[in-house]
Parts: sequence; structure tokens; C-alpha cells
Amino acid sequence: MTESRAFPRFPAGFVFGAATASYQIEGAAREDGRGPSIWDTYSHTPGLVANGDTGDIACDHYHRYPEDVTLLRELGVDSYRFSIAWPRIVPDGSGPVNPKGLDFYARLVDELLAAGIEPAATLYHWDLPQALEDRGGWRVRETAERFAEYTAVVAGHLADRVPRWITLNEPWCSAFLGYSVGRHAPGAREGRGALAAAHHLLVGHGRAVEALRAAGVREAGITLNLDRNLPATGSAADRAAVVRADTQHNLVWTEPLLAGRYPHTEEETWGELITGQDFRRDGDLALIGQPLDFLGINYYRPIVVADAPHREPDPALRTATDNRYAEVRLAGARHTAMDWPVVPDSFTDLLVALKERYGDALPPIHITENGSAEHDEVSPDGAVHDRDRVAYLRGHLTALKAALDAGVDVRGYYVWSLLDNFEWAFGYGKRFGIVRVDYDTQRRTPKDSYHWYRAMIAAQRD
Ligand code: IFM
Repeated sequence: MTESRAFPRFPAGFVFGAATASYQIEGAAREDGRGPSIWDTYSHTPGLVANGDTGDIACDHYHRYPEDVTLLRELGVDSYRFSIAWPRIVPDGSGPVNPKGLDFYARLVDELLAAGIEPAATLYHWDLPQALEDRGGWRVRETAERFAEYTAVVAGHLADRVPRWITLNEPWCSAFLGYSVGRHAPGAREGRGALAAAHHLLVGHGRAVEALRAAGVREAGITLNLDRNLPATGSAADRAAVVRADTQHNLVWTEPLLAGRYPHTEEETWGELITGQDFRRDGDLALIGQPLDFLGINYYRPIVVADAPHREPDPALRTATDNRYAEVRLAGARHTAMDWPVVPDSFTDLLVALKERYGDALPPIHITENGSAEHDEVSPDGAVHDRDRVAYLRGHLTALKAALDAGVDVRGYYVWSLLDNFEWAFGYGKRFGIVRVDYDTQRRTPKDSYHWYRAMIAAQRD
């Protein structure tokens, strides 16, 4: 599967990569001194994850990383984005550092460098040490301080070999899926607790950037899952619903990070939940809004929203994601195995709109995740002919190129994901990999999308 039809062409030096995350692939959950994380607790709580799946073994990447680096090398990527498991480094969240945890990432980094692949490390992809959650988790400011300490330890060991660092992955998920919707660890359903978590994640990001700068890293950034929110109709009510959805998903992050302010639409979005809050301090905006070398964006789909009443009538019981809008299914679009609509143009629109809003304050962008879960089947020939994923990748890379042509400064693209893996509350049932993982044998099988992506990268160099 090497047809070169319609490969988009990117500028010289554009970075092509693949991404994964620690809890989703590593396994070895109780090995070499790793402490428990909130995802161990969550996944081991009956009924929370589909099929009772956990990350205990996952893709066994902890032991099989040389084979996975070989897959990356043969793919021809410039860079590999992985995440570091905080509970491997500081098992109790504070206090003693675990040298075996540091050793694992040093070995992985050395293996990547030997294969000619630039490591890109994410410091927090949701596996908070359980001990910190027991002391309040992201609801409390102390967690941001512990995050800065952990960052200093890791960067102190790896800054000389890892050029690109991402503080947080998708803080929206940490704050709102974790502390409001309850579909991610730690599984809370709160109002002000979730808003405090959002703020403390940003404070933690700022403190981590300081630690990364002190360690002399080449590039520091953050990854956001920004949403393209579209109104269900042209009505004023639906357009106002889009403003609330944008505030909750996007502006809560981009305004402090890129414009040095809190969203001016936060009161209409959160009402009493946000007024008189006491978690913000003088100086926080300057800390959060430090210049970044890049902004990471994870993009998968647009979201269609319509005006709706609060789900919870009693304001005292309301969660932070109860913002008077409802998601509507997008008619006419193909939907992936996640039931997400496939609309590549909205990827271009999101990036162009971001540039229009923030202008020169927008740092260079790396697309740190993009990909699709599909209903993969192993053919009698042993291959996985994942045509829908190939079409998704082709469409989104073409849409990305359109954003570059429109003047958006995008420097890199990482496919999600190298491997099929633990898709959080969906368990192993949803497969995002361009490499199939047979969870019984741990056998890796590159899918057609892997071969397509490899040919696309190779074509850039012709
Ligand atoms: O698997 C996740 C990843 O951990 C974060 N971004 C979205 C992916 C697909 O849901």
C-alpha cells in the first residue's frame, strides 16, 4: 500500500511523528518501584472502564520498547511523542525519587536517539500519583508545586537529550472529564472543584515551564485539545450556546495562556460557580502566560452544540460542565468507532480561527495528536486494511496543509497513535493505532495506515 495519490506536501523541516502515552501503553504497573496513579484506582474500580480493562499490562511497552522504537524507525518519523509516568519517578507524589523510573525513560530516549528519532516528552498525560489525589488532587494548589518539583527532577536528567517538552496533555480532560463529568480518573462530579482543578493545572503548567527553562530545555509548550464548536442552527440561542462551549473547552485555557486574561465570557458560562472564587492569586496570570516555544494542539472532530436547559435544576448541585448546551449528532458525516464525525475542513477552520484570534501572540503550532479509532479487522492474509483510517489521515493532513497555506505557522504533526492502546474509560475496545496490537500475544502488526503514513513521509523527501 504505497500509492502516492494526493500526498500533501509540507515545507522542508516539517516534523512528522507518532504519539503515545504512558498509562495507555506501558503496563508494568507495579514494577520497579512505580507507585499507584489515579488511573490504577479508577480502572480497578468495578464498572468504570468497559470490560473491566486496566492498564496493568497494556501493550507491555515497558518491556518491549526496543521493538516499538524499531517500528518508529521503519516508519521514518522524525520525532516520537511519549509521556512520562509521574508515579514511576515520584511514587508517592512527593519525597523520594525512584531511580529505576528515571532509568527507564533514559533507556527509551537513548534508544530513540540511536534510531535517529527526536524524543518529545509529555510530563503529565493524566496519571497523577494517587497519594496526591488523596491530598486533594488538582483541586489544591499544592499539586501544582509537586508537579514543578517532579518536572525539575525529570528535566534535570533528560534535558540534554530531549529537545521538546510538553507540560500537560489536554488539561480539559484532567479538569472536566476528571472532576466534573466523572468519566476519567478520579471520577469526581463537582462544580467549583473542577474549576479549581482547571486553574491549578494552569498554575502547574506555569511552574513546570519555569523548571524546564531552569534546566535549559530547547522547547517548552503545552498541549490542548481545542474544539471546533459549531451551532446546531443559526438561532441566537444556539450561537450563545457555542460561546459557552467555547469558554469551557477552549477559552478557559487559551485566554490565560495566550492573552494574559481570564475569559470575559466565564460568568455567562459558569454563573455562581465562578464568582467569588478563591483559588486565583495575584501573579497567576503572569506565571501562566509565560512565552511558549510552541502550542501543541490535539484535534479529532468538530462538536455541534444546541442551546439547552441546565441538566441539574438545583444550582448547589451543578457540575462545571452543566453549561446550558447539548451536543447534537452531525448528520451526513461519516462517524468513527468513537462515534466522532469526520470533518477535515473543520481542522483548517479551527487553526485559522485561532490565528485570527491571537495573531502574533500565537506561538508556532505542533499538532501533537490526530487520528481515528476504526472497526479494524484482521484479514485472512493477516493484514489490517484500515481504509477508513487512511482516508481520515489523508483528509486531515490535507486540511492541515490548507491551514499552512492560509498562513498558520504549523511546524509538526504527530499521528495518534503508534499502537492500539488503552483508550481510558473505553478500555481496549477502541483501536486508534496505526499498528495493531494483539493483546493476547502482544504481537504488533503494522496496518495499511502505517504503510500509508510511511510512504507519505518518504514522499516529502523525494
Ligand atoms: O487516547 C486519547 C489520548 O490519550 C488523548 N487524546 C485523545 C486520544 C483519543 O481519545
